Amino acid sequence: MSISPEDLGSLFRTLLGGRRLVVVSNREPYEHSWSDEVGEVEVERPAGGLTSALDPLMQALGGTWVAWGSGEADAEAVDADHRVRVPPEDPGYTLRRVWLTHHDVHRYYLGFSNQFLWPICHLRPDLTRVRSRYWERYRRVNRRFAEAVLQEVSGSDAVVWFQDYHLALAPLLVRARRPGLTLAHFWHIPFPPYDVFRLAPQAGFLLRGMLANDLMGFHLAGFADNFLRCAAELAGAAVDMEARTATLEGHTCHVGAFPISIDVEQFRAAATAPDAEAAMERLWARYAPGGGMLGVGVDRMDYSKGIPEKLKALELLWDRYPELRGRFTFVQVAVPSRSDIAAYDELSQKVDRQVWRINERFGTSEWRPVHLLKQSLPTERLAVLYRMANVCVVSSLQDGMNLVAKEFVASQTDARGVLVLSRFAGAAEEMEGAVLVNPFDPETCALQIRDALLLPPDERERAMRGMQTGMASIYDWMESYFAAWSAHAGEASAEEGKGDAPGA
Ligand code: ADQ
Repeated sequence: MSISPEDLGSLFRTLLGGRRLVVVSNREPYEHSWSDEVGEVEVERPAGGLTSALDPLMQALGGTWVAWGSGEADAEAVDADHRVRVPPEDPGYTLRRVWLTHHDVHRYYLGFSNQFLWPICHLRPDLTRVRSRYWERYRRVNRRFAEAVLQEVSGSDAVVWFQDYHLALAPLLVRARRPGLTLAHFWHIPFPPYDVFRLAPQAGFLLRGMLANDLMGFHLAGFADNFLRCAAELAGAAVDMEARTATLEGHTCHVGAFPISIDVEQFRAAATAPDAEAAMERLWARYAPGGGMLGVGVDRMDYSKGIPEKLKALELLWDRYPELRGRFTFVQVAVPSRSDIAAYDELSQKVDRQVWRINERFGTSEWRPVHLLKQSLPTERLAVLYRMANVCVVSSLQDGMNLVAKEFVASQTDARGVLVLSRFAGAAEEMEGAVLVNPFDPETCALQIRDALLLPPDERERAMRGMQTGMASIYDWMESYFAAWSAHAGEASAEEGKGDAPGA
């Protein structure tokens, strides 16, 4: 039985002895914008699994969330200290906004974060752009986030939880000024092996920033081990691989594997909502009017997700197994992402060309093999699509976890579908019952998709129910994180007593 956000709130209070929680992330949970009609300020909740899952926890706890104020009317909504209480209808916690200029966004976010750290962590050093101005701005913006955190914590009464690769340096900047704070960080993307990470000109600085945390979390044990090896070789930390600790300048960072999940109940409820059946009928009529079987893919348009590789496998599927033409239709939802970066723009065009070619080659006046939807869909629509699909194909070339795999399983309330999952997605380590594929091998992939479509119903149901039973929720993930965190919180205070925190 999974823990609820409310119980999680009480657990947090018990484990962390009344300290305040400060979450720090690049993206904010609420964005203010101008309404078109009357020029009033409106509030939107940017889509995103983590922000929507942390929001109820923050409401239960009432802490502070520090994030980039990215909404066009964000500045209008805050007080003189850049703070606004959220959610607007029933304020439960404080959102502290950090302001980024156009150059900051270009160099820190699109530059260093997404054209250096993202590709290097996804084993694509060939796609990195090394620019001193990107690094310079990344440092500057991390300092700004750290300053905001320091203003929000008083004394050492808070635990600070950094999210992701945009903020690798901020923990050290905070630790240097307030050694007694408990600092934790979760890295949502893979951490690459030593041979790849050492290509980063600033590897040592990045590692020192991350090692200032008391707890550094990754999705998989393999990523944690990669990080520890890099900490030893590139930052000179004393590493204990068995205990998973790295000590640098007297401060010990605990490193752990915490596989993230989704709000399972939210997807299950959306898939079985009263209007779900009618929605499924409408979607069948739109995408597969002749009936047959439906496949689905849901990805950000990102080169790490292997969308061209998936389309190649599908092309081979219809080529080699003509009996599936007209009988198996694929819906690929690909939400545009980071389109200001050339590699993403090129990818999007490549995907367009592939879809066009497949549809030209196999399509008929009655049947279109691939429907490409380049848009964001609300959870309700996604859940219905997942529920009705006979197969969901996740073809990541590298992926920290992949939440789509879990969303599909949670939404498969009739247990009729099969999950075809890349071996190189973190989720593959947990999802026993998925058909594991290698997206670099399109011929075998095509064969495996065909076999998945032909699996007898009882085998499909057994595999799907097995995965559903074993699947934790995002609240379980937070619980395990907090438990590890509280175990190390005491050590941080003891260190502070000794006055041996690392320097900035
Ligand atoms: P992402 O790289 O964004 O996350 P993923 O885990 O697949 O990858 O999550 C994508 C999310 O976006 C899912 O919740 C999905 O439903 C949603 N999404 C995708 N396309 C959509 C669309 N068209 N409309 C609406 N929603 C859409 C990073 C890491 C992952 C890790 C997560 C969480 O790269 O490996 O699993 O963080 O830690």
